[in-house]
Amino acid sequence: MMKKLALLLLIISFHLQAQIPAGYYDNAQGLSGYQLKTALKNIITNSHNPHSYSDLYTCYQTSDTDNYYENDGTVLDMYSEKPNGPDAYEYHHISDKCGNYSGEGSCYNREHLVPQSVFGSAAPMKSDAHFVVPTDGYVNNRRSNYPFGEVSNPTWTSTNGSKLGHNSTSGYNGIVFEPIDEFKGDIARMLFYFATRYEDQVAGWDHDMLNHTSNQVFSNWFLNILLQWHYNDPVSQREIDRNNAVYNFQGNRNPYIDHPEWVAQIWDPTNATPNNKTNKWVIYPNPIPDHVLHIKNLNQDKIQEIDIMDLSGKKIQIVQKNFKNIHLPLELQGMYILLIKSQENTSVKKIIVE
Ligand SMILES: [Ca+2]
Ligand SMILES: [Ca+2]
Repeated sequence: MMKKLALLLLIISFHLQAQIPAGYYDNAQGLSGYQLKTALKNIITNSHNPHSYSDLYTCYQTSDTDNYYENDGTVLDMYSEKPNGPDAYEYHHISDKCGNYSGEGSCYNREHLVPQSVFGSAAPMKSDAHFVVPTDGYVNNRRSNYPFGEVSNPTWTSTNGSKLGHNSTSGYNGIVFEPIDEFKGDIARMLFYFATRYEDQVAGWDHDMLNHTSNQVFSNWFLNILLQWHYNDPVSQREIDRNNAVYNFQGNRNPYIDHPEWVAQIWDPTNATPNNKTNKWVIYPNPIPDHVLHIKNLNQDKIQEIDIMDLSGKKIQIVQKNFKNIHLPLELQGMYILLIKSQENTSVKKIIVE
């Protein structure tokens, strides 16, 4: 039974991973730095089939449904989802869209992670589902046009812990909005997509997150935050699923979900691994329901060691073995960090054992 289940999960996992169309990224091969970014811009622009603004709500039915937390088919809203407990409220697709709101929980609408005012509400940015997401209308309004950032003394906190207040990292002390840790990498990668897709226009747009260039795109203080969020919150199954759903909707992909290593190759070259040593581990399913850690290795080299650490970085368990794939029984419960070491490199993944 367990073998059958593992095989089934493997097939599902492979199916979910396998939706990058053959050849989609061919024109980016062998490139790095801003040349890589421009090649990606051409790929994701040429394949982008923009839809109307109202069509976003249709897209969200497949791209932003909670199949991961409550797993109840309601709208997955990054500004109200509580990964470790019941949400304060839920939205049903279409029927609960705004409308007027008087506070949190009234209705959901469309949140532009880069505010619409930055690009004058112009197409195709306005209806680009890769960075326009469903959120609670009231929290969307509280976020207003502020940059994202880190807040240590919030002036306001949403029901799921998203915060508003002065930025606490160096280089900027204006008001910012801080999402919860679970979605920081998701949002960072959506913004990396935005910077790439619109690199021809972005230098002319004004916002404290942006620096008026078409190469780096982001202000230094903000880029530092995005890189941290990207590294600390690696690509999740929900982002892979969302990328596939948005691809089915509008024809283009977020390259940084398919190839997270490209973020460092473009924006953080001193921390980058060479292009041919891509890191592709799939942990499935995650959260882990049955106390067995399944890792599928899409790399050529073998995993040599896995360190399981608690959130303070303390090592709980070390597994040393040369293997391609693993099905490891766990005697743990809660959230842990995995260090997966191979000959080529080390990657970091977060797991939740239920
Ligand atoms: Ca939920
Ligand atoms: Ca995440």
